[in-house]
Amino acid sequence: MSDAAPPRPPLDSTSLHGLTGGRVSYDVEVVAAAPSTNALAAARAQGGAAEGLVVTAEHQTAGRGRLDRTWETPDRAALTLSVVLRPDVEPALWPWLPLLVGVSVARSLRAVGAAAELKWPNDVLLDGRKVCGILVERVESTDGPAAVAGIGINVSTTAEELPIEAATSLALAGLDVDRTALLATLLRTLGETYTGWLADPAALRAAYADLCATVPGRRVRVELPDGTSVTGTTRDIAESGGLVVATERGDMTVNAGDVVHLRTAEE
Ligand code: BT5
Repeated sequence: MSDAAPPRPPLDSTSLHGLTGGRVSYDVEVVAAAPSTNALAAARAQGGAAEGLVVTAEHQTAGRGRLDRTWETPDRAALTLSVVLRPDVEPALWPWLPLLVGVSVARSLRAVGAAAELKWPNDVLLDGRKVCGILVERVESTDGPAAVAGIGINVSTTAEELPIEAATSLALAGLDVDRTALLATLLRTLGETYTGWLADPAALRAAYADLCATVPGRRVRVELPDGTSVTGTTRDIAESGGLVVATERGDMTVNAGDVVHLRTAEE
């Protein structure tokens, strides 16, 4: 593999004007560099930004993961973006938002020829490795609550540039994808998936399970937020969006955690 990074054209912001997806009309702001697009979009949402505001950075320099983890991407090698949504749904449905974003990313990557799958709750995998991370945050504003949906997709990132062994990029999977075209496909798909969910929230469960490599019947270890873990065999996605795992002590539904897909040798 070559050490040299491939040529990396900038995003073509003019072709991102006027994009829509379902009920969402997008207003896409491209910035050269930002510590975190989620932080920028959250500040805009708190200031009253409407649904459909998108902030995308050519170079995100201090990207955030869940639980204070970091998300690392070189200049122009990835898509790093955050979308403001204002879902008028009951609070019990909010946990579905990150799963909905995962479904939208997986569908968009499949549309460009990548055999993307989801690892519960919302990692997007290619060939079993992480190609995309998602962080959905809720912010309160005078216009009501907003969701900031942060998405990072490794596009032309090389193996040397990826922070962990278990990561990959579209380029490493042999796909030469134009970031502007992928961003447009992603925003359209996200808007359509989101609008379909608002109309019929229950239908997302089957669509999610279809794309999810974690269910059913997979041996997993789930690392829970309190530092403990459980091992078992997955059964299903619960109505809450949680993961149902059959363990030695019976079935349990996990609502937050990190899943490791196990091979028999790892148990
Ligand atoms: C995530 O967290 O996967 C959520 C990442 C969200 C990033 C987007 S980019 C746009 C927006 N603005 C932000 O500031 N964030 C969002 P988590 O499941 O906690 O995974 C984080 C872990 O993924 C790290 O601890 C690393 O092990 C790994 N990681 C970091 N960078 C990666 C990359 N480029 N590709 C694959 N894995 C990575």
